[in-house]
This record gives sequence, structure tokens and C-alpha cells, in this order.
Amino acid sequence: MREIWGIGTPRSFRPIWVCEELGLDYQHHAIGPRTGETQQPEFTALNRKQKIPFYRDERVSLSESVAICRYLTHNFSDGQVSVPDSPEAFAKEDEWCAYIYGEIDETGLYVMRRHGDLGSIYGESPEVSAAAASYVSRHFEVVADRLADDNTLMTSGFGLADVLLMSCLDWAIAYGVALPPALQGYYDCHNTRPAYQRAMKINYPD
Ligand SMILES: N[C@@H](CCC(=O)N[C@@H](CS)C(=O)NCC(=O)O)C(=O)O
Repeated sequence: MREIWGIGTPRSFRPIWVCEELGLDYQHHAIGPRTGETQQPEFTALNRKQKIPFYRDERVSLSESVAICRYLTHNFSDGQVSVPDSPEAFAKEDEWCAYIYGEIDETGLYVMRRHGDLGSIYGESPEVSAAAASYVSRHFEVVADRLADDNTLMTSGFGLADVLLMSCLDWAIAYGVALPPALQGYYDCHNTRPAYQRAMKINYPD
């Protein structure tokens, strides 16, 4: 039995998309952020961090969207997504994942969320939000350079790093951050994937 907790955020979208992409069965517990559901004792016993997404199967329990997606792609891909096949390729994939998660998600988009949507909790700050948006744009240019002549981050094909990037592009679009042309082309290419579209409907039912 494979179970995923979480709905409604770019982070919860990632493991849902990966399961859909890999054709894996899973039970989805549609608990949302800021609903109090992550604070319930039953969920806290599963994930002390009280955060979504959370994942469990008979072998492992995992929080952290990147760790969950890496576990799924690296263990259950049967060719549907590209998986690194050498220490150098693992390192290259890690490099992209750390960059996208560290700079674009946490330092950029999530800072915009904290001081925009979640301003009542973390402090409203249009200045901080605007600075974070331009930080995201700066790093989008770096990624766009990589994607100028290629449609996947890894030369071996679509994989974990692309799932992370696409989820950040969805998020950036929702927040009104413009995509450079190469990134817009990349986005338009991968958002037609049937698994992506199924995952969008599951994660954002409204
Ligand atoms: N680093 C974590 C971040 C998880 C996270 O911050 N989740 C938020 C929603 S995006 C959450 O669960 N917040 C607490 C709550 O909603 O109660 C990951 O990538 O999975």
C-alpha cells in the first residue's frame, strides 16, 4: 500500500505527478495546508514536522517533496522517466534539484508566499515579495540558458529535476512572475503530458 498525504500546493503536486507519471497505485489523503489537518494528532504521529506532502509505503515513511520524488523515480521508474545511471549523472541531477529547490522554491517563491499570501502569519511585505520575485527571475535566466537548445534539464531526458522545475513554473505563473521565452517553451512542452494533467486535477481540484 502506497499512501500520499497532501493537496493544493506545488510541493504536494510533485509526488502526485511522479506517481501518475510512473503509473503507480496510491491512496491519496487530501489534506490541505493551513486547514489544521496537519496539526491533528494522527498526522503529527506520522510527520512530526506537521507538513505536507508526506509519503508512506511498506518500506519507508518520508516527508520532503524532493526526497519522496527521488525515492519514487529512482526505485520505480520502468523507463517512464529518466534516472541517473552513473555517479556523475547522479551528481548532475542533484545539482539541478538542489538549485531549483534551494534558490527558486525556498529562497524565491516560498519567500513570496510567506510575505504575500501568508503575510498575516509571517509579516506582510511587498518589498520583500518584490525582491524575491526578481531573485526568481534572475535564476530563471540561468535555467533558461540551459534549456535554450534542449527540452529537459538532464541530457538523458525528462526526470526528477524537470518535475521540480515544472512545479516551480506553475507556482511562478500563479504569482505573476514572467517566464523567459525558453522557459515558456519548456513549460508548454511538458504541461501537455497526460500524467501532469491528471496530477493537476488531483492536486488542484478547484
Ligand atoms: N520542504 C518541504 C516543505 C513542506 C511545506 O512547507 N509544506 C507546507 C505547505 S506547502 C505545509 O505543510 N505547511 C503546514 C500546514 O499547511 O499546516 C517539502 O518540500 O516537502
